[in-house]
Amino acid sequence: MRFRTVCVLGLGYIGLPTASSFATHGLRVHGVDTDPQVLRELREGGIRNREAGLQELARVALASGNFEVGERPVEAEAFVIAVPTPVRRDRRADLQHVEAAAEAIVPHLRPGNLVMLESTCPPGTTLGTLGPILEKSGLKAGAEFLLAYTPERALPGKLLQELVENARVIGGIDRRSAEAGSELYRTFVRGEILLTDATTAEMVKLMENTSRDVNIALANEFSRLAEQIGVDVWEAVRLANQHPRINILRPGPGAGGHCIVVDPWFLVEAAPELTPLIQQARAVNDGQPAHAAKLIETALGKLQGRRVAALGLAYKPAVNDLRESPAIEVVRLLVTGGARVRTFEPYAPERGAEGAETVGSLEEAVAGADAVVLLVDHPEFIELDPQLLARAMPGRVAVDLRGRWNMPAWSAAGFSLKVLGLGTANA
Ligand code: SAJ
Repeated sequence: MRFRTVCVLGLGYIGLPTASSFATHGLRVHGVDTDPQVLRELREGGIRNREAGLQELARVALASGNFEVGERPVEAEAFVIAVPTPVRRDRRADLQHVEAAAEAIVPHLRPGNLVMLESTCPPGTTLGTLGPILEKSGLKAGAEFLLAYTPERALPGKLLQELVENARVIGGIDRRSAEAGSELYRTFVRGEILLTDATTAEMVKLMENTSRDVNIALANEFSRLAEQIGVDVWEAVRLANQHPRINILRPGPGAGGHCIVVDPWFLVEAAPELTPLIQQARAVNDGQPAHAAKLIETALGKLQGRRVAALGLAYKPAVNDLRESPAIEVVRLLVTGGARVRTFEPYAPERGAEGAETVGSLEEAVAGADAVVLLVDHPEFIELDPQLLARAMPGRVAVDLRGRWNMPAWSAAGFSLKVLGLGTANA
């Protein structure tokens, strides 16, 4: 193996499992993070509040003696940058962390080193932004050091499995750089490794998440149409998906998380005039919480003074990540409309939403409630027994924003159930 030492900058949701995986596969890894709390937690033997299995992997890596952490990079044969690239208020990419990481590498860069960028970036960042900063070392990109981009594609909730098993795209600024990247990641990646150029690899990542966003927007638009026309969108989607070339996604209260709602903007930034569809999809998904809140208001007659039990705040099922969660936006709109909302998020029971009361159990959430609302389809909420809820709360209004609750069962328990995307004109 050509690489024996690697320095990973950014020990977040991708950097940490990547660094740990290199270490557990025999490389000597120096992990860098600018957040002292992250370093403290790791030095104390683990991290809190992250993806299932990650804590254990990090512990094994640290215990192996191959993984140490610090505030600054050190010399290494390969550098991996995995820092956040949020979107700014003006909806352009904020590359300050990538730039700072590159600057920090400059003094340690030696001839023959490989630098890999993993952060999601607008097309052209590796060549146009990262390369020139690294060249401040006096070394020429391509000729004297190798430079490549590889997008992370692992799904939160299945991160550790997908990190290893997914196909990985590696785009070099030249062929040698891509091949070197392939050699480095082959350490732990079992999926296929596909080589291309750096800008294509950047575009691939953005296309994947934009495609998902546009398809979620389409599903959400179908749900609004179905309500208007008087069709059950869930039934219609199920039937349409029997077609061999159709795979419509699930409608819901909107799209959230730190990827799907951010990445499309990096393509818009590249050419606003060429991206009307992408921009429209963002608008549809961003407008869906308001549509969901309206549905709840209709079910209750009015929001003012009504007591609502809001089930789930995470951005999707079975994760404790609340970033950009549409559920939080729905709660905000309910509170703004005058409702008294109690939230319960079983995957992060201490977390709440502004203006709402945070409770740590389902029983507390529904006690005294006029309505119960399914915001996130966590498995434990899908399975809820309506008879049990009928005994635990005075109200008989239920709203399902995820198409998970069974109408006959809820009706039998005395509830009036309103389901997003369920039009009733034809019923
Ligand atoms: N959602 C729907 N309906 C669906 C599917 C999703 O409303 O049918 C919503 C979810 O509830 C959530 C949002 O979309 O709010 C995003 O969830 P997700 O599971 O689609 O995606 P993420 O953000 O957790 O992870 C995505 C993945 N990208 C793709 O599937 C193309 C993952 O592979 C990426 O690694 C990740 O973004 C990332 O980090 O970029």
